[in-house]
Amino acid sequence: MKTQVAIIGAGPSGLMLSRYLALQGIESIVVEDRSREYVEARIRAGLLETQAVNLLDEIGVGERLHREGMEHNGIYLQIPGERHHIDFKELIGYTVWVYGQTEIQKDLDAACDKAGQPIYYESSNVELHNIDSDNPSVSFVDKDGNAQVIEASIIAGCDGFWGPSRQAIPGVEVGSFERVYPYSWLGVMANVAPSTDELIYAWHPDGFAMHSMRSDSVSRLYLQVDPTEDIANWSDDRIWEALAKRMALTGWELKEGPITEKNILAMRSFVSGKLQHGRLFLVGDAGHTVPPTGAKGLNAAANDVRFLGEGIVEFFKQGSESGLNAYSDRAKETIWRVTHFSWWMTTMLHTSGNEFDNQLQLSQLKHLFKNKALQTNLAQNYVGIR
Ligand code: FAS
Ligand code: PHB
Repeated sequence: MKTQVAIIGAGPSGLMLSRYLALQGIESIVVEDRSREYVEARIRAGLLETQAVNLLDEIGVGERLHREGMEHNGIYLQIPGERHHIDFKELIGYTVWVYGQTEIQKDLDAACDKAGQPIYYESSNVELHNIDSDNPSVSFVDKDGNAQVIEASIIAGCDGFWGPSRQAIPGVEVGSFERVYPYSWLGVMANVAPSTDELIYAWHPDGFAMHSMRSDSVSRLYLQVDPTEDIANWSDDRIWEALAKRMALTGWELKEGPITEKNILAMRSFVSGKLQHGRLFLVGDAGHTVPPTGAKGLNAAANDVRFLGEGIVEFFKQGSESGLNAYSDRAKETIWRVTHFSWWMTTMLHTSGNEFDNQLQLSQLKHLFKNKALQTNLAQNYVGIR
């Protein structure tokens, strides 16, 4: 098969890029090793920056987001006994949106169906070839067992942190940075109306807790746990008890309901040494990951899609490689900004069990509650004004 861009991975990065290019008349073929149902059901992001919402609107998949999503003016930050609202709208005139990644995935899939976008789900043995030539290719075995090869001018590696694209780059570990945090998140989805109108980020000596949501009848909540923790040790009652204790506030009650999904998520910051090698470009989690405390993963992926998309359009329409060759530096500007912000939110809000650290964190949070400049800095980073 011949095409202009071969895209590995049908997650948000891969499908956003395929839509962005298609609207510019540029063809692509997407290869994904999981089934469509699996990818659509995978629970991940929930918080969208303005720039990500703008991109989803531009590529024609924003309608349901605006109809069913929740626009928030800010977040709550909490320490024991006090909860403070950080009002982004008031501070900098911007808002954020709460809309599940599962829903974004369904909207992207529906748009791809409508456009007849070729996506090879349930593929295996996906391999990259001749990435440092002008005719790179991707070989794979399709779900019916047929060996396939896609010949293209460009390969976009949108296959996440564990995918083959980054591994295909010789010496990619050189200049790569990784920090694994000494805590993890236990995340739950619950069929209960949210007990808050906007997200709550709570510092507590027992560990961080967070109240997010997916709709006015579905709540998404997180607890800081030890990285070696086994989910089997966490009964639903124990989870609700810990959430209620860590987010306790006089006159406020956390409503409980049936937990429909729970898992434990490792926390790491990772930035790849390279985002480009020849005609291979890494997009989204394939090139960088952040702990979800700053809600930046999907938003950084959207940013990559815009920068790489512009470079690919320039390449096919003007025959210039300058935008492509500038992609890495442009994307890394944002990647390091979101990596810093996610590290800052994570280390400010997660306890290490060390009392000296606890006092430092409490002092920082109390200072932030009183200091408009610090609140404005948090607001700019959170909504994605870079
Ligand atoms: P993905 O990992 O989503 O997609 C990569 C795709 O490539 C997958 O479909 C995978 O199956 C496929 N693939 C892998 N290997 C392959 C192979 N060999 N061949 C073919 N295909 C292959 N981000 C936020 O912005 N806000 C949040 O609130 C937030 N919360 C999160 C909560 C959790 C629990 C997790 C895990 C992440 C969260 N994130 C959040 C980050 C998350 O949303 C990612 O940044 C986002 O999924 C990145 O999208 P992709 O780059 O498309 O990578
Ligand atoms: C979520 O809704 O899943 C979510 C929101 C904000 C975060 C992390 C996760 O910082």
